Amino acid sequence: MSTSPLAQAMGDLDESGACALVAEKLAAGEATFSILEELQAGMSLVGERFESGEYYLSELIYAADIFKKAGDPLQEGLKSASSNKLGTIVLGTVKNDIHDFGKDIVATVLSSNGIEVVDLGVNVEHEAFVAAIREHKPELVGMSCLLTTAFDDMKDAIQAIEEAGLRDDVKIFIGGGPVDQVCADYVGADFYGRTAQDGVIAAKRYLGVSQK
Ligand code: B12
Repeated sequence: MSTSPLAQAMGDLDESGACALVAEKLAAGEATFSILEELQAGMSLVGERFESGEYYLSELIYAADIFKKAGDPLQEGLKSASSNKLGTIVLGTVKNDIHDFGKDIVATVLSSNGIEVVDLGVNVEHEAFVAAIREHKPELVGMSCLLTTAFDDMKDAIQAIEEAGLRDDVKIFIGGGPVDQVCADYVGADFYGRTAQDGVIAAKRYLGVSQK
């Protein structure tokens, strides 16, 4: 797949270029989610360059800063008014992982679709998921994970939910860059979502409000 100019600007850490392209696209009426996907593709480029040794941690941190600035004008578009509450999700980035952009986007999109989000933050201890399920009695639990080294933490968190006797009370959704169906099977999740919108569609399906 060819790299779009916006993904390229993000990948090249061209802050003003990325911000200008987002503004242009919004002004031209492009869909928020497709602009977000381009920024995400740019972040993948950053990740590849970091992996190959071309970028260092400082560039990763700078990329995070650019993503935040360039993505900020998209926030409004991610929200769609929904007043009736469909259900609750307890959401967090798993233990040993502090990446939170994806989780925050998932939180915004789910809550604007009528799903109450109990956001536990990042580096969430397994017991914190268990305690939040006991307290908030959600139908859904969402775990975000960007590090392959934290897959076992996600597995352990799900195991802790099981050992607490709560596994049958919730559907567990997982997502984040390296997560896929193989990972979902490995950790024992019910659903893997590639994007925040996938999460909304599946949440509505599990909550019985959509047949999609
Ligand atoms: C930005 C970034 C950082 C920032 C994070 C800033 C922040 N506040 O989040 C900083 C600089 C802090 C960072 C640190 C590190 N990082 Co980093 N980081 C990235 C980078 C470049 C982008 C991540 C991102 O924000 N993407 C954009 C968001 C929007 O995408 P997303 O998270 O995937 O979310 C979307 C979907 O996945 C989905 N989704 C996400 N969660 C969920 C949950 C559910 C339930 C659902 C349904 C959907 C869903 O919805 C979102 C929107 O559609 C990635 C590269 C990449 N390809 O992802 C590396 C990457 C994840 N980092 C990596 C590494 C190695 C690290 C460090 C270990 C580096 C170091 N040596 O210290 C540390 C780890 C710190 C820790 N303990 O967590 C590696 C991980 C490699 C691996 N195999 O695990 C990556 C892949 C880079 C690479 N290719 O090497 N990082």
